[in-house]
Amino acid sequence: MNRFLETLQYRVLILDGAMGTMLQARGLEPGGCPELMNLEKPEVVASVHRDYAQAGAQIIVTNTFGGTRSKLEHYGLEDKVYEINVQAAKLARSALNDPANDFVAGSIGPTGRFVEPVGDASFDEMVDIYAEQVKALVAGGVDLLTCETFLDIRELKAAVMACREYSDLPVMAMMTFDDGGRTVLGTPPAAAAVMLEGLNVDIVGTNCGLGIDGMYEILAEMRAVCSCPLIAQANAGLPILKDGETIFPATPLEITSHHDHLIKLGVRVLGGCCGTTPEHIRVMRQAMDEREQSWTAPRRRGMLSSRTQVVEIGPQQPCAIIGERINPTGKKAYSAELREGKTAYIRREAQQQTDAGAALLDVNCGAPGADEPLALERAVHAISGVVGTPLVLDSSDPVALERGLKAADGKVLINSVNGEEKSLTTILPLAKKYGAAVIALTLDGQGIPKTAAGRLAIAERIISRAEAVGIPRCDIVVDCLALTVSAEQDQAIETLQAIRTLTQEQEMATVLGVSNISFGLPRRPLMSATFFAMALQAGLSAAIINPKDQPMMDAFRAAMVLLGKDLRAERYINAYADVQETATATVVDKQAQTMRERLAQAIIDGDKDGVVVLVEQALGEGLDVLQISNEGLLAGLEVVGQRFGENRIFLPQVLLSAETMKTAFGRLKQEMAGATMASEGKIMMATVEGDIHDIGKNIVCTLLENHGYEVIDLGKNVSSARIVEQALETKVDAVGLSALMTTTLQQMQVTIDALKAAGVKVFTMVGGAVVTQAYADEIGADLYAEDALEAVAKIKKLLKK
Ligand code: THG
Repeated sequence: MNRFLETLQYRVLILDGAMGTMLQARGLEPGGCPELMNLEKPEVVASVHRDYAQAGAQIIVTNTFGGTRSKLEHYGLEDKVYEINVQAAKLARSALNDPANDFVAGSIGPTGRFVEPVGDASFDEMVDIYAEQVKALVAGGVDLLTCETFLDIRELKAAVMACREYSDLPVMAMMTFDDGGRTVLGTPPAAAAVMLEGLNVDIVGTNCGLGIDGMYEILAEMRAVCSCPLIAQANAGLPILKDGETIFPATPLEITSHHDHLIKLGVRVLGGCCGTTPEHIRVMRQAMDEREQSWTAPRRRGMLSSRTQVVEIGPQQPCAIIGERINPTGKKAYSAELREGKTAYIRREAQQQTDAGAALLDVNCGAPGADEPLALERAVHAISGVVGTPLVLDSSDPVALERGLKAADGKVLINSVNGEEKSLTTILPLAKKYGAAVIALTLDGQGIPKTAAGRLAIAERIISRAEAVGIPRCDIVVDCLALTVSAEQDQAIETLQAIRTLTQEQEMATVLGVSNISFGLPRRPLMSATFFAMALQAGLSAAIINPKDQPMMDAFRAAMVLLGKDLRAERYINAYADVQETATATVVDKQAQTMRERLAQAIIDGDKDGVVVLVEQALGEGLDVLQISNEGLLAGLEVVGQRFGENRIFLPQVLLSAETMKTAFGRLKQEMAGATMASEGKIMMATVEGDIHDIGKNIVCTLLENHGYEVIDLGKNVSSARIVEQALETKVDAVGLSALMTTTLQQMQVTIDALKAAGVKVFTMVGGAVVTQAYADEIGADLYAEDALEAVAKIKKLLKK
């Protein structure tokens, strides 16, 4: 076993603290590149490492957080990726206290770019960017890799896959959550943990953002869905400013008071983030050494996820409904859309089936004449734009499956692998690589066995082959196959028997495409629903059905109560006690929508591909540019803002809607016969001096641009002098300042004062994790925004005046 993973079995390792904070204190210039110091000031970087190592840190993290090509590009250092990362690994190694027993972790951080369709980076490009860094860190000799401070799970998926593909080293992966318990891009801890465990990450957890108090909750949510060891790297409390000095309020006692709870939860690596000094680490290590540190991992469970949701499939769980309607079988309109590259049917069915109670959505894009790989990718993007329901990718084409797996946000269920050699050798490695679960069809080259025993034998074979490539039993869902009872009457009983054995004796999860049973018979709903109830009694864990089929859902909800899987009949009562309209009734029929509503809907759905055609249709119907933009598109954007405020949608959807808006406006501009559409205003953005966090600022920049503003982005760690100079030169309407740490808050004041002193007449806007309205008022900023969308809304209102 790997030395690092073995060590974790019997002890909790202490990892170091904040590199950025320390480098700033030791001479990192404003606007300077922290990673360049590995080459230009190696002794400074090494001295920081040494201070942490001597304080007791057993894992030293390389100074490579921004060491990807896309981050180094900002400094013109994109051709130094290799040198910087190799050198960083060596510096960290040189500082280890006990080289035989301590470890160097190669740090990997976000690229600052977004993956398609929200951003312009393809998934493969993202993997390549990380692969380059991983290879260099490995060449430098790191012992493990640590992905930190991620906000976007798909970017994290790319990073982890690069780690897995280009190294054999242990991998840790962390996301940063805000006090609402989600990442800035809307992912809750459970959804992150499920995807990461699926990808076989060795240690999952969280860093930055919160102090250790806030992190406990996050870690507990992760523990509830995954069996991995956990890691926590909290900020040293939020630092406060006292008499011009920065103070970290967390006392040694506060820092260590959580140790016992954390050990119990399965935290096996404990470190620090912003503000964590060697002194903090010394206290943490000492307190840890005094404790009993043993921990046994809980059992791994069959979980699936999307960007925002988690679903468990297992023999003890309530049956998971898998919506079957995104399947071209017998559906001419959908087949035609697949050939034409449209997604309206898919988006509507995704929404309606989810509203009707589907926990998962089966996605099948295999229509004759359609480009299935492209169609599956497009379908996955389209569905993720409208609902957070995790996906089941239904295809026998490995190329199509791989495209879909790359496009999906979370942990997907592949439908399916079967007992044939060709299927086993192509599908299982795909599931393993992309961290997916699989449906195992109990058939092989000889067809479907007639008996339960025959199907169980195939299931057994698939399970052992899956385990051999590293897919655990809990990630396999066995399909015992329902045949039509009108053709082979004795078969229904065999299917039910196989489900019973798998559930009760082997603790395996099972699934069925239920409606197959009733082909060729009258009153199909009666036959299907009755069989469904019987299969549920046998223990069925998931069912591929039409959730808009009332008799099926009736049978399902009633059976869940009778089988004790719907506690206090809560779901049953919710569905039937209310006389109020059911969710399905609120789904708008497309034909009944007016053109303005359809334009608004396209923005809400983020239908970037379809919006231009729709705009042209609107023009054809005689709507003018103003009507289209104000009564259609902008109305949609307003709904988006409202839903974001209500936590119903999250930043990726907001960004996608904004992109769609930009695409629509691009088309409208052509209508205005040469008249250039005026820019809404010119905004300058910067993260203030001393602060190297730029993720929030970048999101604000993107949104402002998509709302028609001209944005001048000065980057991070920008001095007040430079901001004043640039503001004078470029004549902007407003300056937006961002700061994440309390240590850098005062720099906002300095900058605003400097702008005023220089007589620059601009509006000032401030925001960032620690900024409040009260602080904004105190330093004389014109406006404060809590999040990116509010920043845009407030700028809009201000500049209108
Ligand atoms: N096991 C697994 N996957 C599966 C199946 C299975 N995937 C496909 C299928 N069976 C389950 N999905 C469907 C999708 C559509 C229909 C039935 C099962 C269907 N289509 C109607 C028709 O063919 O006439 C169209 C009716 C309609 O409009 O809905 O019934 O067994 N693992």
